[in-house]
Amino acid sequence: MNREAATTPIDRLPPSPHLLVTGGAGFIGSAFVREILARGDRTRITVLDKLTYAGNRGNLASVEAAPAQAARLRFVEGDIADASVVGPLVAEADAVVNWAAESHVDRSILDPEAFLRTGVIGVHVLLEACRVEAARAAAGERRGMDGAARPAPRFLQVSTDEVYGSVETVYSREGDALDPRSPYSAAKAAGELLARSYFVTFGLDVVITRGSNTYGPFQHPEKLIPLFISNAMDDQPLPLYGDGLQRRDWLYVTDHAGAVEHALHHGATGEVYNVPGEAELPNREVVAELLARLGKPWSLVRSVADRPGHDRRYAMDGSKLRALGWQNAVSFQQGIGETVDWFRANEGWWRAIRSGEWDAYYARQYSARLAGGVAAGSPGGSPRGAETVAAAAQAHEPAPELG
Ligand code: NAD
Ligand code: TDX
Repeated sequence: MNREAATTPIDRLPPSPHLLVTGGAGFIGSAFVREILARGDRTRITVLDKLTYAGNRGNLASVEAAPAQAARLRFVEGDIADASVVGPLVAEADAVVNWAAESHVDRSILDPEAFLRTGVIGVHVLLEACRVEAARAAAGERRGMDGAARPAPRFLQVSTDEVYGSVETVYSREGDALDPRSPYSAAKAAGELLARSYFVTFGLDVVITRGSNTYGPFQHPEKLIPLFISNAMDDQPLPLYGDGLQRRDWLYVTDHAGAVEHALHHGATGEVYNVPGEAELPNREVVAELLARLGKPWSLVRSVADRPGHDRRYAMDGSKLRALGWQNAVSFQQGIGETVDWFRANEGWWRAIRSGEWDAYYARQYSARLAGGVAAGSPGGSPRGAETVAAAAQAHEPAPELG
């Protein structure tokens, strides 16, 4: 990760750090691991991952196939909410980077409980283990292999722009009030508030990042961009929620991973850093871009019943992280091109995921919606109102084809 400005501030981690990376077999966590280990410095990584439906050890295959990288990686299958697994791993680590979470808003609407178990209890277990290590460090009992005293581990909690809730016009800043509106974002807000409380109350070395909508290779096909690419490749309908004019700020996966690593090394204790993508677009425009690159027609797009509580817009101000010396390297045009190319070249990866449990999830999430779906108008306009779509779905009758 090489986008650091000349004014890079001091490094808060020891040289050759040992990182405990939770959720390192998921989409962004695995990119974080691949990027660091491919760089060939002396960082060592232990990945702790429960391998839920979203975790995929194959996401680390490039590391495990390269002996010099594999030698610096240890993979542990386990739950961040399991104190007996977490304690010994945190004892060995110089820093904990917590990517582990249930990450899909729609699943949090169907089944919220796992979001709370990992996002609140799991974070609490990690923080408690850090607290034990901070006490050992204070007592001079935390020592490295060479016997030298080691400081308490740094704890980086990966959070999200969704904790700010929907913002109509402004760019959220780190000090703004939190207003999470889905079980997913409420769990993420709870997790980061807990982390902050351990900084204030126990003096733990905590840093929080809030990343925006991330996209790129290895993203689970439940999310908008990979779902629409894979459906379009199979000429299946693309279920666009409501009027499709919701706005998201798109962040390429290596920029998100790099920004988190930058904050891990250079962020000030107790601080929060926004990580915007600087590519704010309405969903319709994103979908039109994907279809153009895939050579598929807009007629695949269906306006379907909206997500309950759907946030209209996320957008963040990134000046605090920029002042710390970070800037993104990948434009939306470059990133979306690389993403489409990757999904085209790696059909085996996503087809394996879109099997088994996938069919039941897809039916639960989309069957009724698609049955009540209507043509989506033109890419830029004539959107169908969410009410029309919802009414058609409720009446169980084909909605009129306008478009
Ligand atoms: P993902 O769903 O692809 O991966 C999550 C990983 O965490 C999986 O490997 C899963 O097996 C693991 N995991 C889940 N519960 C666990 C538990 N209890 N113990 C151990 N491992 C567990 O998610 P992602 O999109 O890569 O997101 C990673 C993190 O970044 C999450 O914390 C998410 O909230 C945050 N984030 C994501 C985005 C985005 O757009 N994807 C944006 C901002 C922040
Ligand atoms: O089928 C769909 N149709 C649709 O119109 C899906 C899956 C999504 N959408 C819309 C909803 C959103 O407006 O597309 C937009 C993006 O949706 P998701 O990919 O589900 O992402 P979002 O809900 O914005 O949340 C993402 O960004 C913030 C990640 O999933 C979170 O983990 C992250 O914190």
